Amino acid sequence: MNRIILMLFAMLIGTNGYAENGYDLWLRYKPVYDTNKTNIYRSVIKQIYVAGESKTIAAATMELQIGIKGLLSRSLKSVRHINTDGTLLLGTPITSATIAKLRLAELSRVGNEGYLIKSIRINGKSCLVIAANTDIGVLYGSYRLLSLIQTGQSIQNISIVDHPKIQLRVLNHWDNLNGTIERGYAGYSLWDWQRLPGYLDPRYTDYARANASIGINGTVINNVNASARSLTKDYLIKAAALAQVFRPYGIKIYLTARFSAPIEIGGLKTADPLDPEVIKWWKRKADEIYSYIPDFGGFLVKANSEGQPGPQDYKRSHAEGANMMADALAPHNGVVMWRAFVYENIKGEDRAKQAYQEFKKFDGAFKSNVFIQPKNGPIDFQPREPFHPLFGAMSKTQLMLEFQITQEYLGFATHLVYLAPLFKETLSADTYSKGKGSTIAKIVEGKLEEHQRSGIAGVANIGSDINWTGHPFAQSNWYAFGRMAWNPDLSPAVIADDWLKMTFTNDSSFVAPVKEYMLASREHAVNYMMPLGLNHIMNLGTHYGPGPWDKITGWNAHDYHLADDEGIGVDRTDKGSDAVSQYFPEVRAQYNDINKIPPELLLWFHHVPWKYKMASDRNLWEELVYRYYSGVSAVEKMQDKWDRLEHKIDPVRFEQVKQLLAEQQREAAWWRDGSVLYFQTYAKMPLPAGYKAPLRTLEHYKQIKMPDRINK
Ligand code: GCV
Repeated sequence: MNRIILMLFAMLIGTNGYAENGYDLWLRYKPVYDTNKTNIYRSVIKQIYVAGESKTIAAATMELQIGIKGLLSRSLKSVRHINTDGTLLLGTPITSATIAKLRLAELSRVGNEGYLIKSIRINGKSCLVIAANTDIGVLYGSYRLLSLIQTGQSIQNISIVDHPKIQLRVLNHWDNLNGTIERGYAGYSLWDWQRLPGYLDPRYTDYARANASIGINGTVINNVNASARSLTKDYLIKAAALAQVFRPYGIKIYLTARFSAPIEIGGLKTADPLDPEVIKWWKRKADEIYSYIPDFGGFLVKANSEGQPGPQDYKRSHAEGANMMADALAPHNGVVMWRAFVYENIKGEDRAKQAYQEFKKFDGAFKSNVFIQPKNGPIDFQPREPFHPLFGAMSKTQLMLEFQITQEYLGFATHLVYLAPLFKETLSADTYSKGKGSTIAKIVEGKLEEHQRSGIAGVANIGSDINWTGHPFAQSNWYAFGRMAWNPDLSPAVIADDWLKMTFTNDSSFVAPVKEYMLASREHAVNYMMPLGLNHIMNLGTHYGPGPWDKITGWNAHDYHLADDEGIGVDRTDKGSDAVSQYFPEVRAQYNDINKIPPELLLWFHHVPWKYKMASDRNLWEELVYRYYSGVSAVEKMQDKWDRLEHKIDPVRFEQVKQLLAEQQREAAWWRDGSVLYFQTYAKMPLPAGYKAPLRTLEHYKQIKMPDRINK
C-alpha cells in the first residue's frame, strides 16, 4: 500500500479505532494491555469517595473518572462511605473527617502543593488514599496515581510522599496580541483575544490539565517584548477569563509589563521609576489588575534589552525599576520577575559578560518580592553554553532560572531534540559559590541561601497546532520542563521513560531504543550545529540553519567564533576578555586552563590553534570535522532505528516522525557541509581521510535561505 493510502486508512481507523493526532499529549489513557495488570488495578480501585466541593476537587474527580475509564474500561462509582475493599479516597484533613482521623504524619512534610498516596485499611477495608493539605495537592496526587497506571507501575501497598522543590513553576509564552508567537513553531497563539472573554475555548481547559499534570503552576501569557495594551482594561478582562479557567488547576496568570506603559496607555509624560506620578500609576494599575484577577501572580519584565524601554532610559538602575513595580504588587502578594537578559546591540564589551556586570552590583538591593531571571547561559539559549555566572554570584537575591523550551536554536519544530539533558546540565552545574556542591538546582530551589521564594521559568513551545507543539517529540520538552521544575533531581532518563510510555506505548521494544536516542539527541544536535563550544553561528536573520559567515550591523557571526588562519574560538581567559573571572575560583581555574576545560566548552573560552592536539589525539580541525560528521550520522542511525519500529505505534505519528527525521537529516547535513567548508577556508587543511566531501560549494550553502533549503 502506498504511504498516502496508508495515512488515509490510518486516519479513519488508527490502531485503537481512531487516528492519533497528538492532541491528548501524555494524558491519553489508553487501555492497559496487560490483562493481569488490569485485573490487579481493578481490584485496587473499584469506587471513588471524594471529600470536598471545590472546582479543584471536581477537576481531580473528573480526571480520575476519565483516566480510569480509559485505562481500565471501568466507570468509577462515586460513594459517600467506605463499604468495600478497593475504595479510592480523596481529600484533605479539612474536607474529610475520615482523612483527619488517620492523622497522616506525612502531611506535615508536603506543604501546600504536595500529596500522599497510600494504601491504608480503613474500617477493615483496603483503601487507596490520596491526601494533601490542600485541594491542589489532591489534584496533583490524582495525576500521579494515573501516571503510575499509565506507566504500568504497581499501586498495591504503596506509600508515595511528594512535594515540589521549587515554588513558582512558570511557563513564559512569547505570544503577541495579534496571535503570532515570537519564536513559536507550532502555529499561532492559543489565546483567542478577539473572542475572549465571552468565548472560552475548551482548549484552555486542556492546556490547564496538561500543565497541572506536570505541576506547572503559573503562566505568563504574553510576550516579553510586550505591548502596553495587554495592561488596558479590555485585555485585563480577557486575561481574567483565562485566569478563571486555570484557577481550579492551580495555575496563576502573570503578565509582562512594558516599562513605558505609563506613557503609552497612562497619558503620562515619563515612565521614570522615581517620578511620583509614575509610582502612583503602577500602584493603581496593580490595584486594578487585582480587582479583576484576585490571585494574579505578578509581572515579568524585559527592560533595557534589545530595544525595550527600561529604567536606564531615565538614568535609573534595574534595582530602582524593579523595586518600584515590586512595591505596587507587594500589598497583593504579587512578584516581579525581572529578566537579566541584557546586552548592548552595539558591539563593545564581551556580550557574555554584560548581564553580570549590570546586575551583580545590585545584589541585596532588590525588594523581597523581586526575582532576577537569568537565562541558563550568559549569551542566549545556545545549543550549549556554560552556566550563567550570575548563579552563585548574587547570594542575596532570589534568582529565577529561565530555560527555553521552544527550540529557537535547536531545530525549531523540525528536529527531534530532547532538552532534558540540557536542563539537567544546568541544574547540576556546580557554581562552588559556597564550596563544592553549590549547584544551580540548590540556588534555584532557594535552599543554598535560604531564600523565602523560589522559581523557574520555561519559554513555552505551545501553539495552535493540533498536537500543541508541532513536532510530536517537542511535547517531551514541555513535559520534561514541568517534571524538572517540580523536582530538579529527576533524571532525564526517568522522565523520557514516563513520557514515552504515556505518550506512545508501554512496549519496551519501542521505549528502550527511542529513549536511548532521545537522551543523546541534544548532543547530536550540538555536534551537527555548534560543536566544541561554538555558539551563535546560525543564520542571524532566521536563527535557522548555518550562518558562521553572516554579517549584520552590530554583532556578526564572526564575533562569536573569531576564526582566523591561526585558529578558532573566543579567548575569554584572563589573557582575553576575562569572562572567566565572573566564575568562582574552582570553576574559573577549570575554564581558564586549556588542559582542564572539557572539550564541549573549549571554543567558548579559548582561541585554539587549528593543529592543537586534542585528548582524542586528533588535531582541532580533525576533531571539528569528526564532530560535525558524527552528529549527522547519528541522525541517520536514528532514521534506521525508527523505520524498524513501524508497527509498534499508531501509523499517523509514526509517519510524522519519519518525515521529520528525514528533514532533520537533510538539515543536519546542511549545517555540517556549510560549516565545515567555511571553517576550512581558515584551517586550510583537507578533510581527514574517510569523510565524504560536501556535494556543493561553500557559495551554494551561503545562498540557501529559508524556506529554500538544501534539497533544492
Ligand atoms: C523575546 C533572543 C530571541 C528574541 C527574544 C530574546 C529574549 O534574542 O531571538 O526573539 O525576544 O531572546 O529572550 O528576550
